Amino acid sequence: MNKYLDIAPEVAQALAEGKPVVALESTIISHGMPYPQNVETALKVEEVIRENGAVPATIAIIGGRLKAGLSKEEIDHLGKAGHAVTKASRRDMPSIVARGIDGATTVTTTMIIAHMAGISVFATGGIGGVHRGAETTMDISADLEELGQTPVMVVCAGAKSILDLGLTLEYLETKGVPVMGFGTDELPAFYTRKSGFGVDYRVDTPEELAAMFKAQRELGFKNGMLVTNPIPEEYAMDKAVIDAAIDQALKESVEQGIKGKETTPFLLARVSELTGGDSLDSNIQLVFNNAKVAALTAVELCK
Ligand code: PSU
Ligand code: MN
Repeated sequence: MNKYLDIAPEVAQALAEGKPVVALESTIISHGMPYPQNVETALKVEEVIRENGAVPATIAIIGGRLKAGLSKEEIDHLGKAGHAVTKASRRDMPSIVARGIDGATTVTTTMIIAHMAGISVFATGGIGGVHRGAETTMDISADLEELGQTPVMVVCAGAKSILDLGLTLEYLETKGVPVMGFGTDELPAFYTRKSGFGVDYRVDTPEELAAMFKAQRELGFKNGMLVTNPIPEEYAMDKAVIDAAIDQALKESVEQGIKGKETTPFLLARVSELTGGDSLDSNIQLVFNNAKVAALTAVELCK
């Protein structure tokens, strides 16, 4: 086991017994939602995973240690500290570990630590991708590279249209990452069930998802798999409302010269403010919905 990794006892036991475990990220807690909804959601999503037969392992870096499985106190700490915690992507891990500080893990670093711990299914809200205007800014999330090189299944609600969804799909295709639509032929766009772009494969059951992931693994492939699960109809947002908020947030980010790792947290926070908290409620519900699919798939993978 990696010398910097700590696996929580309950998670270690489940893994040793071949029982299902689902990883969860922590940037969604510190940078993706405001306090206290972030902490409430993080704790509730762990319950949803348990209700569906798996053990949750929320991932973060605490005091330089890579943690697979956090205590309630650690989750509360990350939620309260918010943006004061370093958002940790792959390039940030060495310095966070060497300095012995805290880091909130993105999709990228959650995949890395999950894989180190032996966890192969991970549930989140949305992934990073190719930003709009990337042809000049080169702003492409490290999440896509990680999906191209780390064998973890990521269950999300698609990607927000703060991104260029068409270019994001092209990038994933280049990296050999299969994009599955859970119960849909169309890529969901996080707040809405449709995007106008197709997925690679429609999959209707956790059994089928598990079979595809097993085949990928048994082929010896080292890349990940992306499962996109549409937000439940009753929580989906009005496309015109969300598009207007996204356009406004993008315009402000250009005006204010927001760049690099600040871009995604800035856009997420502005969209949430501009939609008066409706988007936060949708965001919370879609995470629960993804946790359920991830847990059921982890259960299938263990059979
Ligand atoms: N998209 C969301 N919610 C999030 C994120 C993205 O809808 O919380 C977070 C995730 O942790 C994701 C990260 O891995 O932002 C991507 O950041 P960047 O675009 O800087 O790679
Ligand atoms: Mn970026």
